[in-house]
Amino acid sequence: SGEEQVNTDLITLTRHVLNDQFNLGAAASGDLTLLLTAIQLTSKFIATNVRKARLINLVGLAGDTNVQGEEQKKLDVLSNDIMVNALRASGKTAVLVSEELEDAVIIEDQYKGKYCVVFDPLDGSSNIDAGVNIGTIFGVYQVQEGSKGTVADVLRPGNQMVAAGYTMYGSSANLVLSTGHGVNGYTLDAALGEFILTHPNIRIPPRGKIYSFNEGNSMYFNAPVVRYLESIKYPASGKPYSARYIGSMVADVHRTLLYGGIFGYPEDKKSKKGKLRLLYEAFPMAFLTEQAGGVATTGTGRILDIVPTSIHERCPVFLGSKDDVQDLQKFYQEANGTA
Ligand code: P6P
Repeated sequence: SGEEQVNTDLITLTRHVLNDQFNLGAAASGDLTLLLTAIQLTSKFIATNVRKARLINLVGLAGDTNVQGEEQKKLDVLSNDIMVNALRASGKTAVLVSEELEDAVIIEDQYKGKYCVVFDPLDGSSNIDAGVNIGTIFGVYQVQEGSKGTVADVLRPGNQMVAAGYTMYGSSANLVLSTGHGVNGYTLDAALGEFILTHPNIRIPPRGKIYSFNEGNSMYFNAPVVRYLESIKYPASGKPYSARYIGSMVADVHRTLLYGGIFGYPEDKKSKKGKLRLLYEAFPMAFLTEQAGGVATTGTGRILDIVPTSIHERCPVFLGSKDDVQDLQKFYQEANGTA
């Protein structure tokens, strides 16, 4: 019949994670599922504010007053408050690190739980006036054995994260998540208020045809990056790669996960350690990339193996299709004589 087939067996994010946790056996206490439910709530709330912002120009600077004359918060400040409050109220967190907060938040005992969440509440928010997709990025550690929850619990390599993900706010809200068993994508059905599984088991193609760098920084690029870009722009054989750069990490990484290719924000003469933040940009995106079968490197080392020394430190990022990123690494190995 011509009726639209109604799917009566919806796989929501919660159900999917519960299955995942259930399949892990008794070890799963349900705490991670409850934490991810809190994160889902924040993404829904931020999504509505991003949508509103485009309507009532909510993106004014903090301190301005909006049409209702209320004290107006910048969207990223608002998103940060939403996340801190919801994560604290979940009772599942011990330490929070936000791109918006100078210091780590240590959750008071009555609300303390066993997870530490590092996040950028609204990455790329400078793009929102242009209607460019922006997003929330998060990574999750368990507190260390015997720890009451201190900043030491988040100054750990990304290879100790138990989950990572992002929510991209565009025509719809897309939440992409890994709890260490592959990567899945969910799309918000606003009518239901549920994230529905739409991209099961995302795998990055082993090689792509797209490179994603801000070539406006070319005059600052180091030799390995210059040589690598030349090799894909003027290939000895075959066709040159296509350039796609949105300037919003969540959007550039989302395309890379789905289509393949390479995304890079290298260290260069202007940004000695690159621009992207290690804890809540590089680690979560590297976690997702590896879980989807790709590679994530600084050029000379695996991003997930870096031991952070401060919560807002930066690091160089190259991530994407295995073959493409390994091609880039060869130029670093040549330069360092380790080829
Ligand atoms: P550039 C956005 O401001 C951001 O933090 C990331 O989302 C994005 O990948 C990068 O900076 C863009 O930086 O220097 O190319 O504008």
